[in-house]
Amino acid sequence: MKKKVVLYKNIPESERQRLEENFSVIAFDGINEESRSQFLAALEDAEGVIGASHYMGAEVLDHAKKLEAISTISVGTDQFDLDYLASRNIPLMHTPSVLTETTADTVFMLIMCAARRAVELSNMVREGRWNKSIGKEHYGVDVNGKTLGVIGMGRIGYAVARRAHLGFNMNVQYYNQIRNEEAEQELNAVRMDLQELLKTSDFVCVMLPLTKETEKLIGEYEFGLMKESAIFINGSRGRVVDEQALINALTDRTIRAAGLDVFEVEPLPGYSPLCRLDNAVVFPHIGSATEETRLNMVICAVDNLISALNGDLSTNCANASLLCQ
Ligand code: 8YV
Repeated sequence: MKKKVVLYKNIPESERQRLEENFSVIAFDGINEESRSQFLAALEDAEGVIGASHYMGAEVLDHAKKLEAISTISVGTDQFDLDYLASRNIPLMHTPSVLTETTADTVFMLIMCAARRAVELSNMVREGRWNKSIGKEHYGVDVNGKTLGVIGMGRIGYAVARRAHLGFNMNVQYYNQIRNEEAEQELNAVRMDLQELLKTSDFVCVMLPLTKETEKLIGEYEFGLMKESAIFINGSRGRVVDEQALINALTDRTIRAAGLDVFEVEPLPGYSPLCRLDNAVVFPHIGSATEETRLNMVICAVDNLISALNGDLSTNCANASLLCQ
């Protein structure tokens, strides 16, 4: 008899069929007020859950009394309570490898757009306000040869640093709990403490997972350490930053500009000052959002669920160290 799986995100038909070949599937195209009760009822006898973009805490997963494994279509695990999953010994599978390069491309696009004021000046053209040759009031700043400070030298942070050093001849420095010897050898990256990085970087790029330790790591004090010419980039999770402190820093020009793909609340409300600040480049969390990468993420997540429900947690288990073997 096929195990029961609840799918809570719309996925390509080819992968939906692959799920159906392996499991008895109940599918939801996201979870909202109308579908929530049906979703919770479907969890009652489900052995597997797969999806993304909805918080799955105890108040939800307590309904899934037979749950054996979860597969998130994401690399981030902050939509889950890892302590809760550990208490029930439930593995959380994720998709770490397939999105690294695409997300790093997005982050470097933020660096370029924020440095060269690309969105602001493109809007000037599109709104018919380009009426003379560009002068110093519209100048951006160089990226090549500048210093990039990476906060979080993990897979994606390293991929961003590779683009910076190998592609744009940037000096790379980093703050990370553990040393990244590969970055130091390949990219001449220099490890330093957070305060030194903030004081000396031309571009400060946060690429940290959201955890109890990293929440609001960057706030008013940290922005105050940065150069007035510094550009702040966040391609990780919005809640790693005190967003009001960021808004204040941009408004008061404590820092020059920001490039942001993530926010404390997503979607970012239209009334947010970040939607109106010319020195804020804001993307709608498009880090991994390409046709190829999102398909590969789903393929990876389906593979992960098949493996996990067959008892194989050997790859892509995000909480393996927290589970009883
Ligand atoms: C996705 C991400 O946009 O993988 C992650 O953690 O943030 C992005 O790749 C998001 O998780 C929804 O799939």
